[in-house]
Amino acid sequence: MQNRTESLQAVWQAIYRGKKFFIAGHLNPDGDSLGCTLAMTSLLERMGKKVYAYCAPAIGADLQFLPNISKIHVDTLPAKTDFDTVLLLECSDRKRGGDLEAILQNAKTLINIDHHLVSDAYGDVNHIDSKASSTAEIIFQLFEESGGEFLPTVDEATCLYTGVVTDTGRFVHSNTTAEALRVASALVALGANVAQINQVIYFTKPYIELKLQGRALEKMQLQLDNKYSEIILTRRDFETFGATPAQTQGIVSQPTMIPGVEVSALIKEEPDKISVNLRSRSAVDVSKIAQTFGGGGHARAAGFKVTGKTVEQVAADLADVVADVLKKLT
Ligand SMILES: [Mn+2]
Repeated sequence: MQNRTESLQAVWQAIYRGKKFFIAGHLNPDGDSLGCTLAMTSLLERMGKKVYAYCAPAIGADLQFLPNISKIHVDTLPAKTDFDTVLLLECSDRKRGGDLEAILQNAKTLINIDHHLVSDAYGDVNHIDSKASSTAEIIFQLFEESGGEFLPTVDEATCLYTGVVTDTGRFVHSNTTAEALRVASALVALGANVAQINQVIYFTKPYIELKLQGRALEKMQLQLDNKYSEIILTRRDFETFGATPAQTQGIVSQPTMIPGVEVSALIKEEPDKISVNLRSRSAVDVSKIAQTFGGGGHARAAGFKVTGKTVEQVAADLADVVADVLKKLT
């Protein structure tokens, strides 16, 4: 087992050697995935490398503000696959970035940088640090490994700060470590635009999303001795506001503010499936609940999808499983 510095140095060596890079984060990219993709794209270009940055299938409206976002090829793979080095960020397996197999097989060096516990060491060079709050924290440490040769620019710092702030939920989740805060502080000192990031990501919401949120909270029902909150959004709810099931960010975590609520579920009736988001206040590992339905996630945030059942059936099945889990707590 290499220590952190050794494997970061191995990443640097592979980066120095590489000439033509393909970079991707995971599908449905979040702030960490996109922030790291952009910061690394910028750094590699500053080093004189050729870079093709990719993500799929789309970039959310809240992340369009990221500096140089137009450099990312969205849902468009390159015509040729002649990259000597591939950098996969935040991809726990080699398929997480999309259908990249032709590119991966052609590359001389595959670099895998991730902070997820379940990540496979599928790369030629791997740096997996499950203690890191975010991949952005790791990328900042990678800059530090250059021994002062490379410092993040203002734009790169803004991208990396976005990764740290979003993956820690604005520095509230349990991954808000001293190291995460040290890295965030350093990025602010380098010029990360904290005010803009907060305004765009946390204080901007379209009218229809706020209206949908209102409907969701109105429909919230406490069950199981008020320890379980259930919100069901039907196709009709989405149609009423002209909203899509993707426009429900932030809804599922709200009921966990209520004293006594341990588990919150948002059950969404989508055109072809029922999708469920789960949150836990502290005592319940909702990833285990999600696993019983074929899904997964983290202890405090997880989810699953079901096909071939009605929204009422899924809600009833889920309430049964949650009841069992809550019984074991007491
Ligand atoms: Mn991440």
